[in-house]
Amino acid sequence: MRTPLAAASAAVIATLLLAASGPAGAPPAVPPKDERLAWWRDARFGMFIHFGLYSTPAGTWDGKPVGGVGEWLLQNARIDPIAYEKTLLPQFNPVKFDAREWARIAKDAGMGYVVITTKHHDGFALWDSAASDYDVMATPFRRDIMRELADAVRAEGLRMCWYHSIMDWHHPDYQPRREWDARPVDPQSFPRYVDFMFAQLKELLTKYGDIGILWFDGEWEGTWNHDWGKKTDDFVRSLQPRIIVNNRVDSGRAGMEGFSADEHARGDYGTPEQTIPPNGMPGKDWETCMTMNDTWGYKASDSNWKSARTMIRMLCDIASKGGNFLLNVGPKGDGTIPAESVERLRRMGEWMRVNGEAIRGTTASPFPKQFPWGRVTMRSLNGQWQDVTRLYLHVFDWPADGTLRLDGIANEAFAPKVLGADDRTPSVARDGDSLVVTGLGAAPVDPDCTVVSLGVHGTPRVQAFMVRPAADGTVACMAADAIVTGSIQYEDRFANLGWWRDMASEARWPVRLAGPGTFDATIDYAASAECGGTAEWMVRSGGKAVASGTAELPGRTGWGDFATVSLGRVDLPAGDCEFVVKARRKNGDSFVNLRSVRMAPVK
Ligand code: FHN
Repeated sequence: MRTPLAAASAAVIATLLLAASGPAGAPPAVPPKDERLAWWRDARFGMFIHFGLYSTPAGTWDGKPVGGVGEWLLQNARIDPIAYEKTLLPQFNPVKFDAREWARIAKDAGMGYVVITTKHHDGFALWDSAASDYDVMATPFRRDIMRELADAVRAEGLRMCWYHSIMDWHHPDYQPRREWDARPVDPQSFPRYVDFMFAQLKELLTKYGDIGILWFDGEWEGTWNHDWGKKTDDFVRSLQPRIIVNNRVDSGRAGMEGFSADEHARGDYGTPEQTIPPNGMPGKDWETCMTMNDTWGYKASDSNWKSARTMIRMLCDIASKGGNFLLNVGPKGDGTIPAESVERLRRMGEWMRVNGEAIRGTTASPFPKQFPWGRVTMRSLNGQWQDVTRLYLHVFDWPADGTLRLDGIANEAFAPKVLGADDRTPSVARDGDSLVVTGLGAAPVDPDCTVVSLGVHGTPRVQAFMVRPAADGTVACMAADAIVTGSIQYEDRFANLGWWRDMASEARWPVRLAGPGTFDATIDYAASAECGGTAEWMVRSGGKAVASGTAELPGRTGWGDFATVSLGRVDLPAGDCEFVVKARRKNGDSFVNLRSVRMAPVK
């Protein structure tokens, strides 16, 4: 516990790197990514913990409420960093902190790892740091929270992981400074700050045992760049070669969507924040981090809690897309986890105790799109007693007739069962290119999500996604299912196709009908007042347009102001065709936000 290092220069980095390297200066070999990430991919579900000085004021300053997330108090209340330190250090005394309780809550929820803020943007160190006086040992609490939590988490069989902020509003050498920070600035100070950060990272990676993940954050300010990112990534891996490092160690993350545009960017996985990639990110590792209400650090006034059902379904959705779910708790200043969080995690744990095999160790759905009734994950049993895959059907909307269809799969299936209901005896049969599971029972086992597991021989052989008529004959072309060209992008804000800027762009849906049909088509769209235009639709079959039409889509009051207007009558042929929408004319620089095209059969 000392005053912040008045460290020398980037040369210190080389020394730290060398000191951490193996014999003859060569850094220890970093194992292959698949080997390092195996436990993390298997775990699928982790606990994020935002805990620090900000937890005590809980979203207030000088007795007044402060807007924004709890852990951004210094920034949002424009507090002088030294005043923040002098005020909050003496107040930090989480006397009810019980690391074993936190670890037990995570374990009982079905989580496999815990990521805690060793240092957030305010620069406060939650461990006994030799590199700084601004640490937990300078508070009345005087206990090494990282030590206690690491021991407790490991005792529960979970992996301990560190969050660490690159951005540091308190350290005199970090730049850019907060604009209200009146302390003198040395323009050459940033390398010294990096040396300080390296010294603290070295403490965290050499004194607390094996760390599963280094979860960097705060990499978005201009002083951080790819060179610093590479140096930091190399340094961390030189200390713990098996560690996983997220993509926020480097610069260039594309905002809250969480993926790095540059293929050379460092980091083992992408970090979508408060969002779930609508179609996953095939071929990439990623983890959605999410708050249970709207704040990461505790904020007494934030009661906007997500339901347990919402978060169970998020877990299923994320797993079905091949991602991990890092779900946050923000402990209070007294060291307890809010009751609302504990209650929800308890419910998630109940669900995981029955259905955990459908999450842990599974991989993304083999189907190109999700089904209307829920999500799919799978577990390959190849290489064991026979070449078999188990599919897990996560049913959100239970079919009253106890029947589920899996369209577009060629494999033969066997041994369907309803998890948590061994007394039910469903069966499975083939119907054309679909598998049909019947006898599932009229009611779900768990209304939040009931899982049906199904064995298939071999690796799933699925067909390309096709829009098929729903039970009532309606053909629904949804934004998330569209194949798009040109500038069009899917936006999960309104579950719409947006950025429809160039006239060459088109959205198309492959459609499969058992027989020909005539439909009344409508389009659900939004547009700002100066945009909109004329839509052109086509039905393509065998590469030729066999039907077409236009419809006026006048501007509306904004990109979230949706309306449903007629596209007219559409004849669709039997078999496979494509339904296509283009802009024939646009009034402004963008055309429309398109949410769906629905075709209702003409009786
Ligand atoms: O600014 C932080 C925020 O406080 C929180 O820690 C989240 C968690 O991922 N990360 C940053 C915002 O992207």
